[in-house]
Amino acid sequence: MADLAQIGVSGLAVMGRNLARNLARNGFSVALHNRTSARTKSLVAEHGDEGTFVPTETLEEFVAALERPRRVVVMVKAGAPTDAVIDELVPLLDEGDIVIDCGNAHFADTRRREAALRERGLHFVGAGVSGGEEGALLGPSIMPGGSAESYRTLGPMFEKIAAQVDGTPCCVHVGPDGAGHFVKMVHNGIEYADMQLIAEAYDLLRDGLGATPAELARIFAEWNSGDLESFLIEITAEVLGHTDAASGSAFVDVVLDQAEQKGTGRWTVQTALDLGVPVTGIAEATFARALSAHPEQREAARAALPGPSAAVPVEDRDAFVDDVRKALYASKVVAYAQGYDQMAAASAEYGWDIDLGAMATIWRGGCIIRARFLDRIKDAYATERPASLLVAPYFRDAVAEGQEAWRRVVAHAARAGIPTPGFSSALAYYDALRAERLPAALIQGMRDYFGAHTYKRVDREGAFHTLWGGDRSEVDG
Ligand code: NBP
Repeated sequence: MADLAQIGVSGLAVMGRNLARNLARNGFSVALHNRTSARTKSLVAEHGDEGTFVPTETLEEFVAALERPRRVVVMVKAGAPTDAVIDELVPLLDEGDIVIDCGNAHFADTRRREAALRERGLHFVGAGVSGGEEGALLGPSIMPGGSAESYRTLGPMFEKIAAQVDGTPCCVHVGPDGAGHFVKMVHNGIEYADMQLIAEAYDLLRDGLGATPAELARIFAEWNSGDLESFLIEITAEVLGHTDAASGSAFVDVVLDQAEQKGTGRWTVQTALDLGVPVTGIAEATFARALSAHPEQREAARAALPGPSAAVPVEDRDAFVDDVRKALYASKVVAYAQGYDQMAAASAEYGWDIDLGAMATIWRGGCIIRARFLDRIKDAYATERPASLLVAPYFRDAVAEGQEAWRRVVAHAARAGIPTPGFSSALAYYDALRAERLPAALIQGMRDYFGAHTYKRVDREGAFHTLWGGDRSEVDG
């Protein structure tokens, strides 16, 4: 009988295929399975020389080809297909085997699946995998959840195939059950915010300065050599510098301005609402995509709604470019601070004990939000957990240094009629967080007036209610 494979991958579309190749290239023997066996055959035909593959046609054959405890990676479309594969797989497995869902599952589904498989003596690992097609092949950032026991056998393999930065793998055990998929979801949410902020910076410079895409490509390329250095800034320069072959126009000008989404940004916001964590940056980014995708409404508004009565000139172009850079950086700190708050809140809610600094470490390579910036976040969590990333000394000072520029940019955008929901809401969040007093006191007063919801006082303990409809005396609530 042939040697048993060390790991199996079921689901060989772009992601599964590349993950299987990555495993094989790193010296692991990989059993292959896909519902439609043509994908299995084409993988072996095209890349069979990259390592040891064991192609199989049926799930029974696939399971029989694996050494025990079995490690079975499921890389199929998230949702019902994942449940279908798990349901078919589970009766074929033995106690102690590990099923790893590397798809983009909702963390609540992962919690449900983990509990169901645990009942049957199986480990279920929901692993977030970032970096798209290329990451899966060359080294993704991997965020595995599930039991610590399953990580002991799986971790070394995943750490080997993950991206490596300064000799450290971009993979760590995030925490039990759905922790890995939760962190991957927030990662994607932050990615939405990051992209929206970059898009606003582009819009400010394009509209506010009349800069051409080619000029902007140079500006973003320059920004990429400073604090903003990141994959997303790098590809922004590339996209802006690209010319459409068919029309000869700048590529960005021939692309329809309606952003699409697959849903992880929406999940992040929905979950944040449940946890009571303000993730305004991610929410604004998600809503900005939604707004862009309503052409009829935009058409009607364009015809009906006036903008500012006069153009707002920029007096010093270089100074404005630098202001926008600083505003982008400060807004980005806010978006990350909020995402980190969301992970901290979920960690407390579900008892995950997530090491937040380690999340920055594993996002430094292999994923879409990889950036120089993440080293600073890692440092911020090295010794203590700051109340907010914004108050960690490095970020506090960086944002303080840029805040006047940030205010000028948001004011300019408002006066010039350039929509900057990300920049503006980030600044509002910053100001709300640092405010001595918030108008929440007035909200409490109104709630007590119409609903007798009671309020607390600044000067003594307890809950109170004012008899608004009577003599307006105060009683205990
Ligand atoms: P898709 O999400 O396009 O899924 C295609 C795979 O699912 C094929 O192998 C297909 O089998 C299989 N499948 C389906 Br559809 N229904 C099935 C069922 N009922 N039973 C068994 N298999 C079924 O593939 P992908 O783009 O490679 O993504 C895989 C996972 O990775 C997804 O969860 C995705 O969200 C996640 N992800 C994707 C990216 C990315 O950049 N694409 C990045 C990070 C994570 P078939 O060949 O027989 O139709």
